[in-house]
Amino acid sequence: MALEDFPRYPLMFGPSPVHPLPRLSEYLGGAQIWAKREDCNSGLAFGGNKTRKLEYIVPDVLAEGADTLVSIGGVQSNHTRQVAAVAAKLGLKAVLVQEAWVNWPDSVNDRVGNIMLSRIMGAEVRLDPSGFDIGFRDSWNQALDDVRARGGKPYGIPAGASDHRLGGLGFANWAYEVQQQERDLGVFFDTIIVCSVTGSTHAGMIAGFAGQDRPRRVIGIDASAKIEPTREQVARIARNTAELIDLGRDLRDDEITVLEGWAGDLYGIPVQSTLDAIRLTGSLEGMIIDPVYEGKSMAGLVDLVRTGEIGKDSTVLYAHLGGQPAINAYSALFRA
Ligand code: 5PA
Repeated sequence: MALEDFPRYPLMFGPSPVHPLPRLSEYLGGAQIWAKREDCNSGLAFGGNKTRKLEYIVPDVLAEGADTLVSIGGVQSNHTRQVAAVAAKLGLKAVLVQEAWVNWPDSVNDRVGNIMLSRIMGAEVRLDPSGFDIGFRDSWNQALDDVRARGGKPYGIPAGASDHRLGGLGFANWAYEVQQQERDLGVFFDTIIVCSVTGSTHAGMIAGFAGQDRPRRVIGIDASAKIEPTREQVARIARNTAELIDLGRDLRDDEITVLEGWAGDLYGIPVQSTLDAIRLTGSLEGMIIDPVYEGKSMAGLVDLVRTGEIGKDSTVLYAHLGGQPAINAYSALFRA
């Protein structure tokens, strides 16, 4: 089945905006840097990359007649906040398992930002002490069982809406959206930079761009600090998605690139390069990025341009995947 034949439930304003970052480009003195803004793709609770993925999952939820979305993430998960928003929009309930993925000592970590927004939107939020893992968890199965025991009909959405048959479609479509925007703007992005954790954002892009005639680099920057599981998950979801949308050929290994080096030692804990990247884009462009994901992928972009790995003649598209609400839990890092 071709991508356009999959049902899609509109949750976004339309194509997400694409615009140049001229002061950042000038500062780096090399490539021309642009951004595509998933952080303002929707009016649903600050949007983000999961909103786009959920456009392809919602038709399945509705077809199954489910009444409760069940999902999982860290305490400051952007994904679960977007699931809560979509549940509210559709008139469904949401049960969210919020695990202790990040050992972050801020006293308001479990009260502000994403988790607060999910509570405001009426989700049942369950705090769970388990640590970081992008796989399937007992707590998630327990939440599904609890909904059934109450007489409800749950629909499980895995971490990051990634390890789901339809999880890669949202960003396969993003790749076609980029192609159309390039035609409209008269540019070609030879390099895409994207943050990778549960993998279907990057994987979907790979599958979508692989069906286009002009080759380009799609560089994933690991923010999980667990490079092997990230690489495996991106490769698996990219290949499954390519098959699902009838790409008609196998993806080559050289089409799947996840780089490490900017995550620090732990998921969710920013390092100096993350904080530098946040202040850099904030002060040069008024563009806000977060300490868990986009701060790390932006640090990667900065280094790749500075070292010449991304050449001076390159035109780069930075995928801004959202995530700003979490910044409220990191206020101690920005007191001056
Ligand atoms: C997330 C994910 P993938 O998980 O699709 O690789 O996307 C990484 C990513 N940027 C990049 C932002 C702002 C993100 O929120 N967030 C997760 C969450 O629970 O919020 C799935 C981990």
